[in-house]
Amino acid sequence: MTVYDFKKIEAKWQQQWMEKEIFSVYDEDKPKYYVLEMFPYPSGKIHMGHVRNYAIGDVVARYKKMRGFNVLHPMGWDAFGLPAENAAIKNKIDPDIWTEENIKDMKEQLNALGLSYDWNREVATCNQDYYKWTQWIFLQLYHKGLAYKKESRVNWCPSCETVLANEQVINGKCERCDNNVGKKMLNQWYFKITEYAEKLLEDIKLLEGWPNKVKIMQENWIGKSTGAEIDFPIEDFPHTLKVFTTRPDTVYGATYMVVAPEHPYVDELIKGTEYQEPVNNFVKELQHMSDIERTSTDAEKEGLFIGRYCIHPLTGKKIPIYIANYVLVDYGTGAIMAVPAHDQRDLDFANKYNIEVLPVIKPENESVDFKVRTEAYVEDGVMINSGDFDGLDCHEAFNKICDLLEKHKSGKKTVSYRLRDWLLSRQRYWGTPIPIVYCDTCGIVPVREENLPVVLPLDVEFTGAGLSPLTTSESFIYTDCPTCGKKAKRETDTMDTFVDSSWYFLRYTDVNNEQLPFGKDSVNYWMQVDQYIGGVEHAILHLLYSRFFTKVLKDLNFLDVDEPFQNLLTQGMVLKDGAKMSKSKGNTVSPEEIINKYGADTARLFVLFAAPPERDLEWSDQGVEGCSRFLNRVWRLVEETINNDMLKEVPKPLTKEDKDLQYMIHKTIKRVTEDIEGRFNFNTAVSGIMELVNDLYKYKEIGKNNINNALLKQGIESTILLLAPFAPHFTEELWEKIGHKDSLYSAAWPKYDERAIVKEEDEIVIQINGKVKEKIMIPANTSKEDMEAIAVENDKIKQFIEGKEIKKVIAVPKKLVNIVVK
Ligand code: ANZ
Ligand code: ZN
Repeated sequence: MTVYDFKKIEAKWQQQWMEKEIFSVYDEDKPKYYVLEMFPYPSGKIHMGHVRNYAIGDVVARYKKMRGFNVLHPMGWDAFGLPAENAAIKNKIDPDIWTEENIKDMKEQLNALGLSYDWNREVATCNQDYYKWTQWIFLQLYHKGLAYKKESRVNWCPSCETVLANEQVINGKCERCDNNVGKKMLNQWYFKITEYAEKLLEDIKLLEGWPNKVKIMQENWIGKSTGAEIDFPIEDFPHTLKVFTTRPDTVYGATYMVVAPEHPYVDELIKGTEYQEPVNNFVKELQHMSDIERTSTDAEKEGLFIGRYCIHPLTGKKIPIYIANYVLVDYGTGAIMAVPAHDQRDLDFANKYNIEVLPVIKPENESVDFKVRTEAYVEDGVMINSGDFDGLDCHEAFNKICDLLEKHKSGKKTVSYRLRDWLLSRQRYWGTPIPIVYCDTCGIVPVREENLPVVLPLDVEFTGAGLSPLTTSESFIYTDCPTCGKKAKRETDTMDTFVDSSWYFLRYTDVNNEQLPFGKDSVNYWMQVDQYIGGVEHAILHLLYSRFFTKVLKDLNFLDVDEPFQNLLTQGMVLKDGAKMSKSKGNTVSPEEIINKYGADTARLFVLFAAPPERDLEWSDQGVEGCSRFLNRVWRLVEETINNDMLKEVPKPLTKEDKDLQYMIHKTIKRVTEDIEGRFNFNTAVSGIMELVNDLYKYKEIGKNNINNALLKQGIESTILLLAPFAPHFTEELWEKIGHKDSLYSAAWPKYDERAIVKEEDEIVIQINGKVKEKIMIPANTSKEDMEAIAVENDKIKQFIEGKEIKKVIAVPKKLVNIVVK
C-alpha cells in the first residue's frame, strides 16, 4: 500500500500536462466551448478569492473537455495600473520589471493549483504586442467620432493625482486610496458610450444567462428616464432656461427654478449685481463636494436667490431663480423647475427658504384642498391647481401637457440617461499611451496605424506631481506631425486600465495575430464567451465597457456578436470569521500555505465543496481537513481494491447487492452531471461523490466473499472520472494506477443508464388467455391488486380486450398477470 503523496503527484502531473500541452489541443470537429475567468491584476500573490474563482472555472473547463468540447480556457494579466507606479515611486523599481516579476510569481502560484490554462494564449495588457492593439482600437473609435476630447469638470483625486471616472468614486471617495475626491476643470479624452446607451439597455434582454441582480445594476447605471424638456423664458434675458423633468405633469406646481451654480448662464445673469460675490463664494465652497453627496436626499440643501425671474410658459407667472448645491451642471440640462409639493429635495429647499409649496396632484380620496407640508407627495393621483387639466389622472395629464407645450413650442418629450460618457484619460505613466499628436498647424492628429505602438518611454521621472510622468520624457514628447511633418507634441495622458480589459477576451481568440487585434474567423468561431466567471464588483464597469466595445467593434464589422458573454457567474466572497478575507482585516489564509500542507487538490475541493459558487464561503480549517481525509479515503479504496483479478474479470449476472450498487453508481453519475450542468452546484456534486465512495466501501464489506469485480471496477472508475474536474492531479494518478495509459482528460465523462436508476423494478409479462402479449417494468413489491389494475389499463392490452368480457384476472407477484376473456 502506498500513501497519498500529494506533493509528488501534483508535481508529476503538472509537468506532464505542460509537456504534452494537453490544454492547448484544438479540434475543430468538436463543438467549441469558451470558458473564461476574469484576469487578475498581477499584484504578485494570489489570494483565496482567486483560488475560488479559478477553481470554479477549471471545473467547467475540465468537465466540458471530458464532455467532448473543443475548450478554450485562457489566462492573462490586467497588467497596467497604479500599484506598479506607486512601487516605482516608493522602491525605485521600474514598473515593467516590477510587473514582470509579479507575473512570473503569480503564474507559478496558478500552476501550483493545477489549472488547465492554455498558456500559449497568455496576454499581458502592458506588453507592446497587446497595447498596440488597444491603441489601434482607440483609433477606430476616434475615426468613428466615438473618442473625443473636451474641457470639463472632472473628479480629481488629490492623493493619486489623477482624474477618476464617476464609477471610480465610491461615496465621494477614491476607489483606490479612499481619500476624498474633488472636482477640477481639465481637458480630457472621452469615449462616447452614451451613443450606445439605448442599445446597451435594450440588449440586456439578450442576457438570459446572467444573474438578475447584475442586469438590474446595469439597467440602473444606464438609468433611462422619459420626461420632457421645457423652456422657461427668463425675464430681461435673451435666452430661455431649458430644464429637464421626468414629471411634466407637475409643471403647474413649479414655484421656483434652480440652475446649477456652474451653469453657463449664471455669470451673465448676475454680472454687476450685488449677487455676484455671494454666488462666487458659494461655487467655491461646493468644489469639495462630490456629485453623490450633492444629490443625496439626506444632504443639507443649500442655495441662493440670484435676483432674476423666469416666466412660467403656461401660466405667465413670475418665478424666482436660485442656484443650489443639489442641481448638477452635467445632468439633464443643468437646470430644473422645482416642484416642492412633489419632490422631496425641492420641498426641503422650499421649506428652508420659505418658498411657496403648491400641490398639483392629490391622492384619489383627498379633497382639492390637499396640502403638502414636510413630506412630498410622490405618488400618482388626480390633477389639481392645473388649469384645464384639473380632474385628470396624472398619467393622462403627462401626455396632454407635453402636447400643449409642443404646440406652444416651449417644450417636448425627451429621454434622458444617467449614463455619462466614459472619461478615459489618466495622468499616469503605467498605462496605454493615447496615440494622439498635437500640431500647431493641424491641431489634434491621430498617430498613423502603421506607426503603432506608441511605446512607453523608459526615461521618465516619477515626481508625484499632478502631471503625467510622460511629460518628463523628452524622447517621448517631441515627434513629427503625421500630417504636415512639422515638430509636434505627443499626448502625455494614458488610458484608463478599463480600456485594456474591455477587449482582452477577444485577443485570446487569436493571440498571435500581427495584422489585427484578432482575425474575423477566429473571433467568430470562439465568441461568445460561453461562460464568464468573476466577482460581482465588476457588475457595472467592466461588464458594461466590454459590452460597449463589443457593440462598437461589431458595428465596425470586426466581429459578428452583439454581446460578449453568454453566461455569467458571479462567485461569492471568501469569508473568515464572518468577514471578507482581506489584508486590511488581517484575516487571510494564504493559498500557498494550504497547498503546502494539504495539496492543491484538497484546496480546490474545499472551496468547491464548502458552498455553492454564487454564495459566500466561510473558511473552515476543519472543512479543509475533511476534504483531505476524503481524498485519502478514496486513495485507500482504490489501493485496497485493485489487483490483477479485478482488472481481468468479465461481467457476470448481478445479485441483489450488486444491483443496489449499480443503482448508486448510475444515480451518482446522473446527479453529478446535472449538478455541474446548468446551475453549477459543485458542492452537492461533491457530496454525491462522497456518498458513492461510502457505498463502495459498504459493498466491499457486505459482499466480502462474493464481490462482482467488474462492477466494483466500474464503481471505482466512475468515482475517479466524476472527481476529475475537482481534484485533477489526484484523479490522474489513480486513473494511471488502475491501468490507463492516456490522460484522464481524453477519457469520456461517464454515462448513466436511465433504466439502472429506476430502483427495484420487476419485469412482468401480461398474458391474455395464457398467451404472452406484453412485457412491462413495474415497481418492485407492487401488490396483486395493483398488478391487475396496471395490466388491464395497459394501452396495448386494452386494444386486445376491447369489446370482450373479462372473466378473471390472475396476478403472480414479480412474474405475470393473466387475463381471461371471452
Ligand atoms: C420636476 C419634478 C417634479 C421632478 C417632481 C421630479 C419630481 P432622474 O429620474 O434621475 O432622471 N433634475 C433634473 N436635472 C437635474 C440636475 N441637473 N441636477 C439635479 N436634479 C435634476 O431625475 C430627473 C429629475 O431630477 C427631474 O425631474 C428634475 O426634477 C431633477 F415631482 O423636475 B424633476
Ligand atoms: Zn501638422
